[in-house]
Amino acid sequence: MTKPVLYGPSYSTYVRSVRLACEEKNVDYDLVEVDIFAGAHQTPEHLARHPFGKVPAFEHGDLKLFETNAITRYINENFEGVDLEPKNVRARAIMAEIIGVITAYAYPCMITHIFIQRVVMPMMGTAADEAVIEAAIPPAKTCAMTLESLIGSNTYLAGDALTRADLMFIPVYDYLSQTQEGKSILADASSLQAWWERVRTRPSVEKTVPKLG
Ligand SMILES: N[C@@H](CCC(=O)N[C@@H](CS)C(=O)NCC(=O)O)C(=O)O
Repeated sequence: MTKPVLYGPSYSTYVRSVRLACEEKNVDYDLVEVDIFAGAHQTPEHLARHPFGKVPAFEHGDLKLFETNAITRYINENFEGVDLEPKNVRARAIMAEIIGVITAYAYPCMITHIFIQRVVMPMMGTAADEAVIEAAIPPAKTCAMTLESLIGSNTYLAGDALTRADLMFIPVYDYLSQTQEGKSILADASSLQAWWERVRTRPSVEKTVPKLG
C-alpha cells in the first residue's frame, strides 16, 4: 500500500497532531522535514503543497491535503484501526467544537504568543516580547478554562475514548506547560492536568516528543 507522506518539522504542534493520528492508527508514513525556522515553508516547492505556506501538508497517493483537521479526519476514516471519533452524534459535535477552540483560539495565544516568545525566540537569540506574552495570558486562561469545563468528568476531552480532539491538544498542552506562564494558566485546570497525566505516557505521545533546539 502507498505510504502517506507528511511534510513539516517534527517540532510543529500541528505536525505532531498528524503524527499522533498515524501512530494511534498504526499507519506507517514518511516525514519530510520542512524547517519553518529556516523559511522552507515559503519555497515554491512547499507553496505548491500548501498555498498558505503553513505546515503540515500531506500526500497519500494522488490525494494532496493541507489543514490538520482535514488530514487527521482522513487518516481516521481511511485506515483501519481504532476509531478516533465518537460514535455518538453529540460527542462528535463536541469534538469538532474542541478542535475549533484549539485551532482558532488556543494555538495563537498559547503557542504563537506564549511558547514561541518565551522559549523559541530566546533559543534563536532574540529576546521575548514581554508585552505580547502579557496580552496572551487572559485569552489563554479563557481557552484553558473552556477546555476544563468541556472535559468535565470525562476521561478524554470529548468523552470516554481518545479522539482527534485529544490529538490536537496534546502538543499544545505539552509546549504551554513548559513555560512559567503556562504552569500558572493551567494551575486552576485540574481536570486538564489529570488528562495530561493520563495521555502523556501513551506510546504515540512518547514517540512524537519534539526535539527543539
Ligand atoms: N490551519 C492550519 C494551521 C497550521 C499552522 O499554523 N502551522 C504552523 C506551525 S505549527 C506554521 O506553519 N507556521 C508557519 C508560519 O505561520 O509562517 C492547520 O490546521 O494545519
